[in-house]
Amino acid sequence: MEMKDFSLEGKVAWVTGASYGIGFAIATAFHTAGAAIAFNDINQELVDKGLAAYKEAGIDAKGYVCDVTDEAQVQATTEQIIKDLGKIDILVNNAGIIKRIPMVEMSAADFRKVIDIDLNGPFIVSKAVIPGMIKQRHGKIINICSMMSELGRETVSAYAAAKGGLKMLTRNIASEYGEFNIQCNGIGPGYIETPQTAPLRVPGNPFNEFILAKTPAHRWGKTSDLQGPAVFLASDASNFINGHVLYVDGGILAYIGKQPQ
Ligand code: NAP
Ligand code: GCO
Repeated sequence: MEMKDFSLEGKVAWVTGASYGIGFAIATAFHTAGAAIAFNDINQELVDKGLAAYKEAGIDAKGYVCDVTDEAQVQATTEQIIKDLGKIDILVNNAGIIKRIPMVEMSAADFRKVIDIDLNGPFIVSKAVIPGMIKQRHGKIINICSMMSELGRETVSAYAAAKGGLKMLTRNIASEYGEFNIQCNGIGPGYIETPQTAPLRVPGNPFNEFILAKTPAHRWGKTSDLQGPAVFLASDASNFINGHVLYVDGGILAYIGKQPQ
């Protein structure tokens, strides 16, 4: 093994929904490792916000307005990224939403929207990108899964269903396209400090104490905790890892939880 195996020099990475949050952190880590960065978000305002943030970080990222649930937009964006940057070596299916509503109170429309973005989106984007990876005989797909790929909890039925499905989509892409030197793996973040979890971290919210008790490190994760694992799964150092979900959760899945004092 050589340290260059962990390098992304000369690679082109597309991170979906990466104007901020986990996607932005992963994209900046890929840039540090040598990759060229493409990202999309759902509207021009968010893309512009992301471009400004990447520029401030010294990154000449390419930004695209693209709704990952819209096949035509995804196909057009795939073609434009290849036109602009020459190829796509790495895809991170990061874009996602959550709706926290008790299941029996959740509308079918809300359930479908979460499934559409968090599960159909990764299918649509992967379907658009894989043909190019087959032609070049290499590719890395990283699906951003969740604790909810393994566990349920109150109010997140749609999200858990989507992220459980995303774990199995990850395994199926690995199974179907591994012969073309395409590795598809997942990252399962624990509870990370981002806008998506901000409502859970408000002072006095018992959920905050609950998560600290469930995490051996007794802290929320930071987006920076995900950067090394993402670079590893995007690099040649992980070429014989396929269909795996790497949980970056501070040990939540291993821990019954801190006993009450
Ligand atoms: P976030 O802060 O809400 O960012 C999600 C990004 O995806 C936003 O930029 C969002 O744009 C974009 N997006 C939403 N729908 C889209 C669509 N249809 N097309 C394109 N972009 C879309 O979330 P995050 O916390 O960074 O999470 C990123 C990923 O990690 C998600 O898949 C999430 O499920 C997963 N995850 C998060 C945690 C956590 O603790 N934060 C833990 C495990 C997994 P808008 O601003 O317009 O919504
Ligand atoms: C929630 C949280 C979680 C995290 C993450 C955990 O409401 O339980 O939002 O779903 O976002 O997915 O891995």
